[in-house]
Amino acid sequence: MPITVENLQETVAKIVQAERVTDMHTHLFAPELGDLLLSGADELMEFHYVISEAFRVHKTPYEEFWALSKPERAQIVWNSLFVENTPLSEAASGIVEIAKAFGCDMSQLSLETLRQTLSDVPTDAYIERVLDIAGVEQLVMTNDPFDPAEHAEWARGLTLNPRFHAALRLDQLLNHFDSAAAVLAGWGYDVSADLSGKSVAEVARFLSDWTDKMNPIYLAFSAADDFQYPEQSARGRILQEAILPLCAERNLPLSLMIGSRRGVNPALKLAGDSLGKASMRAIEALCANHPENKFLVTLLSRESQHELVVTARKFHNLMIFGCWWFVNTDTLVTEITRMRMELLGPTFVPQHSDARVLEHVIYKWQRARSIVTRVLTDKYRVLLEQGWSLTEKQIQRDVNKLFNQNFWDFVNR
Ligand code: RAT
Ligand code: ZN
Repeated sequence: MPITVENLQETVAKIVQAERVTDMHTHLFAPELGDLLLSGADELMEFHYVISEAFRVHKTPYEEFWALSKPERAQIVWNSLFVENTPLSEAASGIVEIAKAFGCDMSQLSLETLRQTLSDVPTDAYIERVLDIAGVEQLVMTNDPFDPAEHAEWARGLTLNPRFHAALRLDQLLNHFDSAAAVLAGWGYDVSADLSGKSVAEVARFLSDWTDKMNPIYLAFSAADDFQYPEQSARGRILQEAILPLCAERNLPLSLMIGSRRGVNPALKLAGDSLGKASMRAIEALCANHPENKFLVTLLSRESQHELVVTARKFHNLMIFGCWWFVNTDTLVTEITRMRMELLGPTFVPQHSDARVLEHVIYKWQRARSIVTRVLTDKYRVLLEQGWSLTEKQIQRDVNKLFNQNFWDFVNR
């Protein structure tokens, strides 16, 4: 059937809905990683996005709140966001969307119903079911060798469920090198906090060992808005002398998530992080000075987004991805996706879920699909009006690139 202005929206929606996506950054874990994967109603209430919103309502003193049991905290969050208020925010309405996808009776939704409907034991069958509802075919985890629980699991040697891929996360190593150095020394690497002697070579050996162990799709770290490159610091040296050479040698991209200012209110724990506008200079310098390296980049502030898109026009070893955390809202994802499409065409990775709890993938991908449908429909409409002959095949190709192929081509898998 030829595509016309009349059937365009419906055709794009159908193709986008049918596309099974690659979720290239999550905090989910393969079932083989013990009980690290979180799921169920209480974990949804424990998600730091809703924790910080709930504090604005219940105002329980921090220590008192954290001293409660997880189910007690969940009840407070539920009451704050769903009983005393209407769940209008992105994160709270996401929970409503999850409940709907599971067929809950929406006229009397309660925390109890949600607990009975969702499983807090993510069996293989439950994982399959949730990923299938979300249309997620493959996903990339966030794997931190400095996390003791995770370290122990990887040390056993793992064969992962093929839908799950590893990403070697380096925040501890790069942003807290003093303590990381002591841990590395304890694992038998000859590393000292002042990076003297064989330290850098030993950090490189550690990275190489863990690249072998995890077989990551990429290496990654997040940094605050003050991230610079080059930089006279332990982080700068490790990046320059250990990480970039390893990435180039193994043909692995480095993922940079910049703009997260951690612990602005430490009493909120994970919910206490904020953001700042990143400098494009560091990204330009990395891309320009290391044509043999590839960089996946996402930035946390809205103000950084336009500059980042322009930077991607300058460097083909830069792939911009996702609308991260505080810019993952309807308004901002729409704006950012339109801007990227207008300046780059379909050559970027529009979204990742950042799911921390398994069921998150449901609402995160439903929303990503709906915005991409809107943006593509608008852009295709203009082409149709100009007489371009648009086919379903072209739409399918574009949608597949956006939700899968751009990522896999870039990471060379
Ligand atoms: O979005 C989040 O869940 C944040 O807490 C961060 O984990 C962030 O996504 C990150 O990967 O650092
Ligand atoms: Zn994340």
